[in-house]
Amino acid sequence: MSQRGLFITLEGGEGAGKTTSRTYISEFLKQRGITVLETREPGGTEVSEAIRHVLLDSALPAMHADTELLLMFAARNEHLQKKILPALAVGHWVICDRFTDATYAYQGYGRGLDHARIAVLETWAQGDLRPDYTLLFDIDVQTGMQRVRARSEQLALNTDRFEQEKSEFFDRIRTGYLERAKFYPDQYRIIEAAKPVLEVQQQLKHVLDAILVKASIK
Ligand code: T5A
Repeated sequence: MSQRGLFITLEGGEGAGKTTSRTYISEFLKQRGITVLETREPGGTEVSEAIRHVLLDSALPAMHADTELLLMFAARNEHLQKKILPALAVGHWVICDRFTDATYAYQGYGRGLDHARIAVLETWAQGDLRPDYTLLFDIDVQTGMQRVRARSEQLALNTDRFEQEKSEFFDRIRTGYLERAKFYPDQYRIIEAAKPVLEVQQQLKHVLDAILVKASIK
């Protein structure tokens, strides 16, 4: 295996179960002797979490789509420089709940921003760094939003700025992720996320075992 740790991102629509699965993935890898950094976007550092707060705050007036895009990359740059790159450099594996594929899906397919402009920022902030693997938690929009609503009711939470979007927005995002998965088959692994938690974990085990074999670590 190369010196650098593997960079694995978790993607999908709202309520797909990424956060629920993050702990399972980290534990699975730790049990096999791998040091794991578990993190999320937007967020992951103090400054990036402050930017996340602005991005998700539904009490703020509507934000220009370009502002949203630039804030995503501002948060990402801080996260990369302070946390992700240092961890990868010492051989730790990074499990990141959302990354730049979310920007293509949400700001590109969802908001309709030009993908070429996203690509410019991607290269500017990341250079050559791309996720080694992206686990796409694919779920139909209705089931995902039902989960989000049930959680909001249960925990008495307000829905955030993205969760308040119409279902057509999330349809475009799902289409976008699936298109990217077709376009980058070496990077993407699709998880059928509408299944019960235990079945999702079985799929994850299968995918992670294969990743470990490829990384010659098992
Ligand atoms: N965004 C982010 C962009 O627009 N561009 C970007 O570049 C980036 C990085 C982040 C928002 O920012 C946007 C996308 C997002 O809208 P967030 O709160 O981090 O906000 O949003 P999500 O990542 O979508 O987090 P969610 O919590 O909504 O979804 P998860 O993490 O996929 O789902 P999870 O695990 O929290 O589960 C949701 C509920 O479903 C239940 C859980 O218990 C929970 O209640 N659940 C299941 N129920 C039944 N069966 C299963 N298999 C289940 N798995 C989970």
